[in-house]
Amino acid sequence: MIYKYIYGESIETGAVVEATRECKQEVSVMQFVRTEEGIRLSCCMEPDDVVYGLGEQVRGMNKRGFTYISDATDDPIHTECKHSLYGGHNFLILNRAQTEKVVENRPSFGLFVDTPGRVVFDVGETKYDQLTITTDGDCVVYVILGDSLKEIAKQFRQLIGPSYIAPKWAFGYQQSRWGYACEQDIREVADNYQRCGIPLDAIYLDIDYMENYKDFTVDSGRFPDFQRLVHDMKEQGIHLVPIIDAGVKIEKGYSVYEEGVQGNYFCKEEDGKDFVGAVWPGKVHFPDVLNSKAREWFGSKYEWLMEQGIDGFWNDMNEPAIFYSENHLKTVLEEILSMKDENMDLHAFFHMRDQVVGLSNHPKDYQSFYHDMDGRKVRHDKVHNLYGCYMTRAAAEAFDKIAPDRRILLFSRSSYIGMHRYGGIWTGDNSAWWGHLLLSIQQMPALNLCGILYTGSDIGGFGCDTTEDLMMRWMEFAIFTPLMRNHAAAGTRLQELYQFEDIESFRNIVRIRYGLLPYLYSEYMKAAFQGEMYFRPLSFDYPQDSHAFQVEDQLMVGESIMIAPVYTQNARGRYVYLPEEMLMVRMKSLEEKSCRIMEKGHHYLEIALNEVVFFVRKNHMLPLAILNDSVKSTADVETSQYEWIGYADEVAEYVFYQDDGISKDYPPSREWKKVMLTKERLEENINDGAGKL
Ligand code: MIG
Repeated sequence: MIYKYIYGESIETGAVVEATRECKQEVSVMQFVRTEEGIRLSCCMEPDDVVYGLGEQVRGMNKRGFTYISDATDDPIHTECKHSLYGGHNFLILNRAQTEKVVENRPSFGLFVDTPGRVVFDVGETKYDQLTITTDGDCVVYVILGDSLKEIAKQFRQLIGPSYIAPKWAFGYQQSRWGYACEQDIREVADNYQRCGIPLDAIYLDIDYMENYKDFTVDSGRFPDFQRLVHDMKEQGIHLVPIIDAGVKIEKGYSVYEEGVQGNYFCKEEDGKDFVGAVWPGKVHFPDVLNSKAREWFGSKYEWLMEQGIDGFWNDMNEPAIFYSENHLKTVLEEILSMKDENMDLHAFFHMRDQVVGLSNHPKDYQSFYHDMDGRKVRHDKVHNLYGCYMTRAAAEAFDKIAPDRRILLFSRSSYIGMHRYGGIWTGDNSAWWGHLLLSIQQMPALNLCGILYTGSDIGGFGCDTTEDLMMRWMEFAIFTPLMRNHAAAGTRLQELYQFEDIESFRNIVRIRYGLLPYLYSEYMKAAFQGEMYFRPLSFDYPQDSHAFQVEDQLMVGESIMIAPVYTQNARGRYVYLPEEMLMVRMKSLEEKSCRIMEKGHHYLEIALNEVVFFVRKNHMLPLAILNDSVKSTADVETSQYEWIGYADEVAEYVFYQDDGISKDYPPSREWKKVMLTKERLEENINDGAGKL
């Protein structure tokens, strides 16, 4: 059941697609008060109640004990003390522990606070037994009641609509780096991967491909024949994926700038002048993507790159990040100049330093420009969390016109609930820290709960120098994430897989990903079509198991498997909790693998640095593609030769999904294939490792 409560006249965010009638009664599950700015909702929590959700944030899967703020921020240091990352993901589930008390009085519920501005979620930080949610403005609140966590999650997905579907090649392994600056750099990456026999489906073009960081341009000096390069790469099975930044460079004669000014497509200051911020190219204007005409115009700009053969994009800096604004910089510089001859003491010095550091993403700047939301003038800070979502919507809606029958890869850095209909996200500028491998594991189900299925983190870490062991452990987890991309910041050590010593192991791990593709892709599609989560905390599948609620470092992936990645340095293994009897699968490569049935409970497992381990649930199974030695990309993965891994009392059943991976000919016009295997047949497969279907 979904209950909708309307508080004031909040600005339509576009998050919800399912018509829901307003409920006129009081919110039953929380206390409600009006504040000067917005509303406050609060309720008590028992010690064992667990809070899931909030999407892209720091800390664990159970969000209790900290305050999270939806306030999209370009902050590249994802330490535990941060309250906001890039998204505004205002959905959570409070799971009520089943205590002696009457359960009906305190049902578990999902809660979506739909408002485009800032929201503070104090999830038991101030008081461990209090959940308090405070908005900065009017809002619509949805309370979802259901019989289980899965059921609540599913209802929420119905509310916010169907998921974006990525092309199949976007489930291949992808290489990126901020710093690939010319055609030669790109060809070298492709050649090196091919030389090492490591499959690769995409190479990314970060800001360096553009001419002076101008959106929708390619530097012709460094990329003399771009179209040719795109074409050649495709011949090698590799897609090039360029970055698009939110800010449009102010430069006379640059057509995107000129058109934007003429069409009135940019965000404006109070008095109607185009707002000037600064990002990579220096001074920029921001396209007013909250205006439908401007959105249509900005989206149409992607077409030029598509004409060059491009079929994937990533949208960056769309919180939007602002290095400084013209106006604010002026004030700060004046003040600093006035201090020129001062003998600065500690206070004066810190004041000056803070002024400079505080130039970026300054709240005052977000209060100083406006959107024209189709006739309604709205100050940016009131709708701040929508910007990245609408920039991505601009692209997605354009793709529907430019290439109506073809899937285009699209993901964004900033997002709001509902953006999952247009594309995915990556989790931004993490670091090459072991803690961030764990963070990535924990973020995945929280993002899925908020609808975002096509997602993953920068493998190996974006900031700081990675190490070979961290990269290997990270890869062993990332082979399960839909977006599997190795990306790093300029100036960090090179981290393409061929830069390390044990290339053979990396090759095996990537090949395991390609072997798992039929399963991973099927599970992604099922999650998308059925409104389910691809990654789940264990408690979603084992709600009766109170220990499952405490497991913070294992995940269910699709319907058949559970993973327990190693995420600590020097570890030779780890403790794993099995909520039921499962089949443990160990793989050093697709060819070298072993299976063993393990009983329910706690186990310590040795897991070698170059070993992939996962667990198959009883009476479940999965297809593993049989790869030949020369597989270079997803296009080479045969879709007819499988081996089945699984384990059953009698028979196991698997619903298998296949399609051409590129057209939009989805179910229900397509069939799901149901595969059933008997216990004997599965055992045969496991034993000789070469069973075919
Ligand atoms: O301020 O384009 O998160 O992936 O490499 C940095 C350069 C801007 C931030 C993105 C990152 C990308 C980088 N960008």
